[in-house]
Amino acid sequence: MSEIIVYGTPVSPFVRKVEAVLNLSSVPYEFVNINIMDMPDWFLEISPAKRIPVLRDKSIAENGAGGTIADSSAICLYLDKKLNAGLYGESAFDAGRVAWLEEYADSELALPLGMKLFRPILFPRLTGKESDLDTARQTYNEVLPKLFDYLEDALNGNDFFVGNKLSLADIAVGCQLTQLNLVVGLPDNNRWPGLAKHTEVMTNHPCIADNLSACQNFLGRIVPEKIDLS
Ligand SMILES: N[C@@H](CCC(=O)N[C@@H](CS)C(=O)NCC(=O)O)C(=O)O
Repeated sequence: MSEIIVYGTPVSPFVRKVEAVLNLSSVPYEFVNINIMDMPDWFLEISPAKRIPVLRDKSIAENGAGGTIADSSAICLYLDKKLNAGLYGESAFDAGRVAWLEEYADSELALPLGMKLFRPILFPRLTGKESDLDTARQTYNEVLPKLFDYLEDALNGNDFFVGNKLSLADIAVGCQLTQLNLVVGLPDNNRWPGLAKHTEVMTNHPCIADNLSACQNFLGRIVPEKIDLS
C-alpha cells in the first residue's frame, strides 16, 4: 500500500510535475483521478483553490485536510525535503533560480499555453465541436515566441537550466512544453535549438514517461494528429 496519494488528471502539466518528482525518487503512489469539470465536494475540502494536483501523505493523516498539500510547487518542495531529492540545485542562489524558473513555467508559460492554446484545441472537441485554432495560432505565433526567447537565453547553451544538472526548473518547464508537444510539437528547432532539445529530452525522460503515455491514450482519440499552428 502506498503512503502517497496524488489527486488529479494526467493531462495536467502540474500533476505531471508532481508525478515526475515522485518517480525520480522511485516512490510508489496511488493516483486518484479528479474530473476538473465537476470536482466532488470531498475534493474541494482538500483543494480550497479548486485546483489539481493535491497530494496526501498518509503517514501524516489518512483522512481530512490534515495530511494534504495543494499546489504543485508546494507539493514538490515538500517532496524534495521529505525525500532528499536534491532538485533545488547546490547553492542558495541555485535554489532561488530554480524557484524563479519554476514560477516562470507555472505562470508566465502555463497561462497562455494552457488557457490560450491547449484548451482551445482540446476542450471544444470534448463536446464534438471544432478546435478554436484562431486563438491557438495567435498564442503560438505572437505570445509564446517571447517566452521561448527568454528560456533559450536562460539555458545559455547548457542542457539543463541550473547548475547544468536536472532540477525542478527543468521539470517545471519540461512539463509545460511537453503539453505543447502533445498537440502541436516541439519548439521550432531553428529558432530555439536549446529549448527544442530540452523539450525532447524531457519528453523522453523516464520520470514522465508513464504520465505522457496516459495522456497519449486519452488524447489519441480526441486530437489524434499534431496540429500545425505556424
Ligand atoms: N498553481 C497551481 C496551478 C494548478 C492548476 O491550474 N491546475 C489546473 C489544471 S491544469 C486546474 O486544476 N484547473 C481547474 C479548473 O480549471 O477548474 C499548481 O501549481 O498546482
